[in-house]
Amino acid sequence: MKGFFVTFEGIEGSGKTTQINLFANFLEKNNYDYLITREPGGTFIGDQIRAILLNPKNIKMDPITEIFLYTASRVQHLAELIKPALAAGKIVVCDRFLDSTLAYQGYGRGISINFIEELNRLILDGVEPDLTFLLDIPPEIGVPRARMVKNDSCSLNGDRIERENMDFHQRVRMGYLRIAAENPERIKIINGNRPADEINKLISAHFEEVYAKILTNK
Ligand code: Z5A
Repeated sequence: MKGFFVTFEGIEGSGKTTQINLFANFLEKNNYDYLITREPGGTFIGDQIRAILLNPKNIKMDPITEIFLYTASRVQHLAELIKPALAAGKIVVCDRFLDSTLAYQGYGRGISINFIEELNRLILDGVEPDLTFLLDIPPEIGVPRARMVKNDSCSLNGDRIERENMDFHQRVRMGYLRIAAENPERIKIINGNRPADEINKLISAHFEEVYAKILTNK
């Protein structure tokens, strides 16, 4: 049996990490066989690429360098973790995937959407999320939330992308909403500005509904 691929997307501070942890509790309680992972990173090589990408000192990074680094991390992630886990029938839950590249590098930085789609078509080998939760929240709420957490844990006042201005985060949010409008079957938009436990209930219920349909169609 092929596994099931679930991704969580949204601007920074939208609550992805919080929701993935709650969703993992739900999967655990209900005896699902699952794997939690994230991008960039997820592998030993990917985590080294992640450190380069998020280092606020890498201020000179060209957008093309950036997109190839995110893509390199994804190639490694697919080969080492995602494809084997799906082949083993697991539910793979990933914090960010291709929609992040479209939203950040495409709508945020202005790199051609066609180029990003073509580049990813070459590396994905047909792997696509079966279900995506987009936690939608205005940047004026999400970005300060994320900065509070990062400021607690490091002294650099946010990572390289968090330091972008509000217009950038607004473009990313609008990009996400556009991607969701183009993929209504796959992407479930959830208002991220609600209590975390309410969001978790919506996510678990929607997952069960979609997963049950997939199982009956197999
Ligand atoms: N990126 C890219 O540009 N291109 C790509 O292709 C890919 C990624 C794959 C990864 O950063 C960066 O890489 C990211 C996009 C870019 N940009 N940045 N920066 P990351 O992995 O370090 O961080 P992140 O993915 O942006 O997540 P985050 O900032 O850690 O936020 P989050 O996971 O969405 O939120 P959280 O940690 O669950 O919550 C943040 C705070 O809000 C925390 O204090 C929570 O307790 C609080 N919270 C959470 N939910 C709620 C609710 N419902 N109400 C109130 N407060 C809440």
